[in-house]
Amino acid sequence: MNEQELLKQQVAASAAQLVVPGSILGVGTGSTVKWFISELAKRDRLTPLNLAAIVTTSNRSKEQLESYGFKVVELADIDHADLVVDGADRVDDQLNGIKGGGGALTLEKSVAVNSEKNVWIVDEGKLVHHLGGFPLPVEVLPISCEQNFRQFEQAGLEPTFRQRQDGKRYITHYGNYIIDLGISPLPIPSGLAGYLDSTVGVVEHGLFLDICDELLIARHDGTVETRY
Ligand code: ABF
Repeated sequence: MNEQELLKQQVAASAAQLVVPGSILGVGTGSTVKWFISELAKRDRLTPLNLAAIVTTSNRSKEQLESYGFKVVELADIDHADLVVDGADRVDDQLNGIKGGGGALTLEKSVAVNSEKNVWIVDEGKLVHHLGGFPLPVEVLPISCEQNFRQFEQAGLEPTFRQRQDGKRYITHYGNYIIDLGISPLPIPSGLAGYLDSTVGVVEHGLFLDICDELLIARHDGTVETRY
């Protein structure tokens, strides 16, 4: 196991200890969350957690959870989660984040805003003082995607349509496209979020502001730092 994977496992193991038996758990997506799921299963094998329900933000995580025997329900089947553990692409000093590099931003945000507590697990390479250094994903309706693209271009946001390996446009779980905004550092996140939220055709964007309650950071010295 290389150092990067070891860091992911360490921070994932710390997050697995935060899960309260009998609670409703939200599980995110990504390579660090993959370790969280295996650490959760390890803990469950030692002492059954008897979780009331588990929701997740991608089919990848759902399949992994079910492979360990966990039952996964839809967000619509619960009122809210007690805790969500998820990854992030960039996190700033105020615990605001860029998420959605994996394309699951809309479901990730839906689960996040319907949870009592959000914990993100990252390695220190994700930390920035000002959000940027990673394309900001914006999920857009196909019908007006070209107009949105031109709007973003005129606003200097450096848009590109996310593509699949075959060069065709990436299509989200909900049948939409993703326009990645390459501008870095981002203009004032709250202003950009307000602009995107009010742009017709935008389904969701990867700016997660005032959502993260606790950030677990795997440091290269092998320690796990917690920020609130
Ligand atoms: C997910 O975590 C996405 O928001 C993001 O793309 C991903 C990044 O996590 P990792 O670097 O651990 O794969 O929640």
